[in-house]
Amino acid sequence: MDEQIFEAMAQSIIEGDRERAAELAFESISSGIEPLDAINKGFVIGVKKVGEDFSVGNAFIPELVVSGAAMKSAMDVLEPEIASRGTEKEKLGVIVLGTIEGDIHDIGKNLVSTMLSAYGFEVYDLGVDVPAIQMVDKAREVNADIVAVSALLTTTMMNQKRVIEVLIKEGIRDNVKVLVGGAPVDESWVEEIGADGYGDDAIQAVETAKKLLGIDA
Ligand code: B1M
Repeated sequence: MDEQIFEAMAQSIIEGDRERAAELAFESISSGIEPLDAINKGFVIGVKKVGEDFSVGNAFIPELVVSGAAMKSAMDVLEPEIASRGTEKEKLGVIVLGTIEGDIHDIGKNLVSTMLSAYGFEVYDLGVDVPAIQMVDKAREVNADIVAVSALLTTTMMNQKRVIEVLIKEGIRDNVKVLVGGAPVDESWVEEIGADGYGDDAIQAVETAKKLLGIDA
């Protein structure tokens, strides 16, 4: 039964059907499916398929755009649900988050933001296309524990490194941990740019953020 709805979710994204995606998101909530399962086992499968088709020339920008919009309409239903189920209430730390300069992908970053907030972090989400200096200025202003930088493009992941360079230049690198993530990012990139941690997905982002601040899982 769940398999059928997951398949329909993926299909709604492939077809770029916003209404259907939202409808299925509501349906999954009323059927008791975990919102994160709906996202990862349903909708994300569709968006990944569109991404793969795009990379081999079987889909084009318009398909990417409508699928992204359908994905957003599902997330608009599911993210408030995740937020309302937040488990831990005590404040775990302060995080400045954004998608780095040059990059406007925000679906994954928004999910990371929702999950971090749901688990008790105070999140300052600066949005997309955020210059390194803006992230660093905000981190200083709110006395952040972590700067969390998302990048979805191999060209923009270079700008994650820029955040670390600016932190060093501004003399506050030792005061703040740097968490990076996004589709092209992995452990080796963390080492290469001198970041502190990495999240493969939104759950791992929360786990790494806790680990970086010495909070028991
Ligand atoms: Co774009 N795009 N896109 N796109 N897009 C990708 C990323 C791409 C891989 C598609 C492909 O070729 N297969 C490719 C990048 C290739 C590369 O660099 N290697 C690509 C390209 C090329 C582009 C454009 C350049 C296309 C063009 O114009 N020629 C352009 C760039 C625009 C720009 O940013 N300047 C572009 C534009 C777009 C749209 C606007 C149409 C749309 C985005 C809509 C939006 O975000 N509001 C879009 C979409 C939808 C995609 C794909 C299909 C899906 C991305 C997505 O939402 N995934 C994507 C293909 C793919 O990723 N397979 C693709 C679902 C989301 C839940 O996952 O974002 O990975 P994700 O987030 C995950 C993890 O990565 C992680 O947790 C999240 C939740 O589990 N995570 C973090 C993310 N950030 C994190 C931060 C953390 C920790 C974990 O800590 C800080």
